[in-house]
Amino acid sequence: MDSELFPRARTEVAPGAVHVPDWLDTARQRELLEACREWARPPAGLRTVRTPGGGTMTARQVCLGWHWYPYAYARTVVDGDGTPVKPFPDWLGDLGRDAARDALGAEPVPYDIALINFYDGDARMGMHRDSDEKSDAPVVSLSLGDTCVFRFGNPDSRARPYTDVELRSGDLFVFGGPSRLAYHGVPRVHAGTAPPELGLTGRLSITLRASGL
Ligand SMILES: O=C(O)CCC(=O)C(=O)O
Repeated sequence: MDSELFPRARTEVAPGAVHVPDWLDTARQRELLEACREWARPPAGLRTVRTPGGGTMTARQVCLGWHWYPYAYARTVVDGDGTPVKPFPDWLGDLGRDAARDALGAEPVPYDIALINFYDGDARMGMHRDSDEKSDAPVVSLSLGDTCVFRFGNPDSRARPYTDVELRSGDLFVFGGPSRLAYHGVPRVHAGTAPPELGLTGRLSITLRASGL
């Protein structure tokens, strides 16, 4: 991966949706991974999300700041162990603000939610919109570990047109403005592609949002 002739280019995938390769250096990825390992511990740790139709999401999740469950936010893990959601740290808000500014030139955003998704085995995520927030601030997504196919579509339907973007460890993806409510998902994770120096088997995504709550 690092032996490519040309660095991967920053790309505007759709209006207001920008992919910035290699935004996090290895040291920052390690720090984030260590933080994710702490957040994943109980109470209010990594859990399997059950959908109202009786299914389960294959990516497991832990939340900070506000607890997301299908399809609302709460201050406690209402669909799990019932404990208070872990706090959203200031430093993560600073990282989100820097990311939104670098990718979109966005004004400082008061990020107060993190959804951390862990993909192992055959985990994936279906096409969905992030529409349970009251704020229209851009969503910031950071990737660690295995490379995935991130499918970024349109605000109207799960169907085409969409663009498949390869997200690797350290990449940043930000979507706001006309793309804030675009459907997106992760149809595939390429097992065994994480950078060996990170020491992670699988993939983590950290998505930062402003609740407006
Ligand atoms: O894992 C990803 O990159 C996507 C996560 C996502 O779509 C979400 O948390 O809503």
